[in-house]
Amino acid sequence: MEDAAAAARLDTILRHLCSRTGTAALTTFPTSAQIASFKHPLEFHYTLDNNLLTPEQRQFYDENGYLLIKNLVSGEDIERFRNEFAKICKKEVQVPGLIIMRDVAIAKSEFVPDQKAVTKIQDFQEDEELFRYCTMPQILKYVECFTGPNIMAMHTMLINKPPDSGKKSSRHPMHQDLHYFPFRPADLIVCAWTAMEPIDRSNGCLVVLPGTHKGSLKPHDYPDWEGGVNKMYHGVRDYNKNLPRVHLVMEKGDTVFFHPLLIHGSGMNRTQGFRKAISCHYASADCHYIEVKGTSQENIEKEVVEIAQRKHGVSTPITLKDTWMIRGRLVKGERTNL
Ligand SMILES: O=C(O)CCC(=O)C(=O)O
Repeated sequence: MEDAAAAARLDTILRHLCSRTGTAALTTFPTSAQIASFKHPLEFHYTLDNNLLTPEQRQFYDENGYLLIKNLVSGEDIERFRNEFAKICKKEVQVPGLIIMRDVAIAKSEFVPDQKAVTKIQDFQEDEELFRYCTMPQILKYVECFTGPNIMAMHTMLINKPPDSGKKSSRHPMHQDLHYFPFRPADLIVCAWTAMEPIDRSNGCLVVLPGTHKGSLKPHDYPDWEGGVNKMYHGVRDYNKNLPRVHLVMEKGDTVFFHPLLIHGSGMNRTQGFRKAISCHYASADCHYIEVKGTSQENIEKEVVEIAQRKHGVSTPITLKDTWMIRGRLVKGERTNL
């Protein structure tokens, strides 16, 4: 009689567990000990198994496509990056392969010396001081949770968002970074973006649409902005404007890691200061290149290839893939593919 009661109780508990986790998660074995193997209900799709991220952090990234880590880069390192940026702008340092971009509103006005005219520098992988950012152990240990152990630094930027000239051109349109990349899979790519000073809505913080990393790559183009748009600032042509937005308010040294399909952008800088951030896109060296001809990325390939040909004075045909193969640098593990 007691045995029957115990069996009934066990049956109730098992049915209760089944209803919470789904039947597939629970297996019973008809042995005398009635072993139940219970699978953890959380399965993560966007991070790899690791000892660093908590289940809550992994779940947050799965759901939202970004993860903010406070105080990851020291004030001292940020000061060194600032000094190097100032030297580059003053042309005291020449960096091979570096692209210096100017704000449309400033570029068209009279000559402005030093960093006041520079809105962004790209591809600083040949600058030892700035490239230190991409190799920092405290950043790479997080990157590895997304990419695995073979890590390439593919794209580097120091963004110097200028005070808006009144034309709203300091905004960065909402976009997905994958639009620029001819390598896949997207889930093995991650951006690290570090605030070089306190950043909030007043000086144009990052704006993200949580969860959009679960969607697909959308067609991008220059937005039709009256005050002009900066070179290569493509925006998503069409997205749901009613999706909730999150403004990432960050302190100096805080770092956000985000997925390349996450729709994001940044607002106008309404202050008189230059809002600075340093960033690197990492990819697993095990990723592979794709052909973008015939896809929505054809427009960016054309633009990037034209710039590369002009810069290097070559007329031989090159592809988007070639421009990335030259830029990528191994920062950890083995250069297996990319
Ligand atoms: O720093 C910013 O304002 C936005 C940067 C960005 O999203 C990008 O350059 O892709």
